[in-house]
Amino acid sequence: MDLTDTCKNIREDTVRCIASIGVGHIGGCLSMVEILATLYFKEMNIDPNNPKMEGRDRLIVSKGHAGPAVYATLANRGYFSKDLLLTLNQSGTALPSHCDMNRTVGIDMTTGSLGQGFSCAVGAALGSKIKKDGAYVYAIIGDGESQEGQIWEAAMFAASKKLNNLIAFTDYNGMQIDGMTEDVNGLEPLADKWKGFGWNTYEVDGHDLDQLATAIKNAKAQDKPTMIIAKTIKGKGVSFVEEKGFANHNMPFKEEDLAKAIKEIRG
Ligand SMILES: Cc1ncc(C[n+]2csc(CCOP(=O)(O)OP(=O)(O)O)c2C)c(N)n1
Ligand SMILES: [Mg+2]
Repeated sequence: MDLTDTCKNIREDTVRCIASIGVGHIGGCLSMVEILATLYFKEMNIDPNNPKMEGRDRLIVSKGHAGPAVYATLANRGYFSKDLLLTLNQSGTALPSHCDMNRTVGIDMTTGSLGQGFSCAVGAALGSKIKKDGAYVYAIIGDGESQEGQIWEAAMFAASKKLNNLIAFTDYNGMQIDGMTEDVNGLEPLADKWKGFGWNTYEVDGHDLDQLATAIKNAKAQDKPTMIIAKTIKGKGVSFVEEKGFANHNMPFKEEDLAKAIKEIRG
């Protein structure tokens, strides 16, 4: 299947998942769909029939509040039935709102406390180097999350250990929970900061599948970790979510919004 169609499927299943409970982190889910599709359907050495396969590549979604988009991707990739998506965050569910490695098949790290997942990714990349299993570790952090001090501590360590098997993405949608990132605590010049911390850096359109693939290909030829700064749109693909601006961080999304959203996603 064409990766563009896969993105449509992931978007549709993400909004279905969130609509099933009526509220959720829809903005930051929809902004990283192309990154997820590229990783799970093109790049990662994984096996949905053997989720704990030794030496597999890993993705750690450090912005763990975007669980629904990850679940929609895993369901489309064959890790579990799409029916499960409609149990989001309900009592006893395998799909809590935030990523949980103890509850969901295919999730490799529990995340949600911003900053921590990225440190775990650095640790996983170091572990892979020690084991010499040839795996790549991918991570996605939010731009708001980049304000966490822990991110920079982990960044410094990853560069000092030359973890060139670590390829990270900043989902740079310009918004965080209660404002524009530049207004709350500006990140610019972000690429220079990562370079200063010893990382290889690319800046791409985070909704352009070709640019994402090229950046990953180039990252694999480096002798240091790579940060791919992906410019994205929070709520991408659903106009009435995009238009809410940062208020789309965690917003009500009801069954009656669903048909309208799916029509746009499919259109
Ligand atoms: C340590 C910590 N502080 C606060 C929060 C609450 N919180 C959840 S998401 C969020 C905003 C994150 O913004 P960003 O990283 O830009 O995410 P995105 O825009 O991709 O949704 C905050 C403050 C948290 N989960 N963890
Ligand atoms: Mg953001």
